[in-house]
Amino acid sequence: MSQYLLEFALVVVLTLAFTLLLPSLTNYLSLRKFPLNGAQHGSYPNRLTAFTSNAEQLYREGYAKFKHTVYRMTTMEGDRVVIPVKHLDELRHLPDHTINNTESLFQIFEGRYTGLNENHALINHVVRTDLTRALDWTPVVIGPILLGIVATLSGNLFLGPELCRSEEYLHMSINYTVDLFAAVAALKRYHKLLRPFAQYFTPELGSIRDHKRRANAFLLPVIRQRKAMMKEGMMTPDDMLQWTINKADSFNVKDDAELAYCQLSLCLAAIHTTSITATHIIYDLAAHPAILHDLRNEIHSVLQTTGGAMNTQALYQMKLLDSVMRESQRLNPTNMARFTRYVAKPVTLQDGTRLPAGYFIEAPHMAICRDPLIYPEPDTFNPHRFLHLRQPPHAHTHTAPPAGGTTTAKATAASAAAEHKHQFVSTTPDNLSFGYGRHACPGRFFAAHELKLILAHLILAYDIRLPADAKGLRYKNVVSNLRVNGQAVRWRGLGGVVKVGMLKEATA
Ligand code: HEM
Ligand SMILES: *[C@@H]1O[C@H](CO)[C@@H](O)[C@H](O)[C@H]1NC(C)=O
Ligand SMILES: *[C@@H]1O[C@H](CO)[C@@H](O)[C@H](O)[C@H]1NC(C)=O
Ligand SMILES: CC(=O)N[C@H]1CO[C@H](CO)[C@@H](O)[C@@H]1O
Repeated sequence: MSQYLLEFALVVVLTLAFTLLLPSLTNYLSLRKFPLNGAQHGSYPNRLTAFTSNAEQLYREGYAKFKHTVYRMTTMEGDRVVIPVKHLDELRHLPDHTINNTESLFQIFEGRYTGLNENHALINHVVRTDLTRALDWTPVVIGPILLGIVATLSGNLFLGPELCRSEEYLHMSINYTVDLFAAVAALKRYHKLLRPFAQYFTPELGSIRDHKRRANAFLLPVIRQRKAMMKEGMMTPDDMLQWTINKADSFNVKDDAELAYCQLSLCLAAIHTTSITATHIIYDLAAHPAILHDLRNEIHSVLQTTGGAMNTQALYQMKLLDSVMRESQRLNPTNMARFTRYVAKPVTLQDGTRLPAGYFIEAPHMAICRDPLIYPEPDTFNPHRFLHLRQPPHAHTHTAPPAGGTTTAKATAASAAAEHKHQFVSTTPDNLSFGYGRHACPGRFFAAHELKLILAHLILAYDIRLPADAKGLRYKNVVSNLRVNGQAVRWRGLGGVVKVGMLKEATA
């Protein structure tokens, strides 16, 4: 009797093991079919070391060898699947339960330990709709440090003109991101299987809990006050916090702590990304001071058409500035890869490529940005590059309208498409600075306006140069989510060109 039981148990265990392990085995086997980039480094730990010490080199080699095929590469999250640009359009149409963005963020940011919560639906929605609609805002006074400027300016829209200057807001908007990245890096030093224990030896995680406590202490009273105002039918402020309160129910956000946490997440997405982008642009301006003159002319002539108001219309007309911003972003990615997604269910692409479940896919952003077939002379900073692309040659050359209305309509449609495709905010498979597809950055319109506002003010008010001993060479970009090469540039006030605050008066 007990022998049957034993046999039965054995069969059950084996069947279970088989059904549980078979899918991961199949996935593993189909992963192994992809060529391995960096194989010359040998064992897994050696390949990981190669990645952590020089990812840029690996991505460049990968792009040179496997531009049109899927390949795999060892990264901090195990073997990742790097996909060529041609598959992006197909992939972006797949549903979230197949190609999951949240799960990749959760794993990359060690969500289990850092508590990085994936309920961004509310934030994504509010950024995409309310924030993008409310871009006609008044500029505020500019300070000397871009991070502070970006945090305050963003905070003006997130929490209103008073709270955006508070110690508590600046702490959460600037330090939370830094501390989160530090905690993630500390955890990643341990093997994945050790992290459940390692979390107790990672003091950096404490600072994240501290941020959440402080965000609650800071924001819960504000949220309660807003709700009280709503109850009494009073006018509420028009800011991000209020929009999230108004829409919390439809996104199943139940308590105020969750709303406070939304603000932390928003700061994580919005502040350092924008200030690092601004810093890179300033470095490029300092290294190419001739362009400052043209930019100043553009800004002056645009402001003439709007009576001095730096409103949405004016910012849109600053097309050379837009081109400079995009060119700077192209040459200075903050990350080697974009479109990082977790494959939750196996996917078979139209050409037969099978992407296994349980692994990450990504597109080699940095390498694409330096592809000479997409961007001629890819290593050269060409401030006019995207401006020219927005104005296709036929737009200047044809004088007589072509015969036949349809051709004209086609030409107009094509130039309108070009006009749109090459703006700072456009996302295309070749231009992944803001990601791609359904989860492309919803804050890019806001970021573009904010950056133009800041840069236009600075360009009108200052001359910017690299230090004399830099011999005209721009600081090299450090490709890392957060760090930026922190050297100085020289500033010289132009005095009298523009009064800071003039624009505020003009739009008031
Ligand atoms: C220059 C500044 C910025 C850059 C370079 C940037 C870049 C990105 C990138 C690469 C993604 C991932 C997209 C993907 O995987 O397809 C993203 C997502 C996101 N960004 Fe931005 N971002 C910037 C500014 C902002 C700002 C100012 C906000 C908010 C006001 C914001 C809010 C978000 C949100 C909420 C997401 C998540 C979208 C989703 O998962 O559906 N970003 N951003
Ligand atoms: C994506 O992954 C997250 C985190 O694992 C999960 O909560 C969510 O349900 C997934 N999305 C879909 C649509 O399956
Ligand atoms: C915030 O970060 C800055 C820069 O890393 C640091 O100097 C400062 O001490 C931090 N503030 C707090 C309160 O942790
Ligand atoms: C210059 C530019 O915008 N780069 C590329 C962006 O994406 C489109 C569409 O894929 C390409 O045609 C551009 O060359």
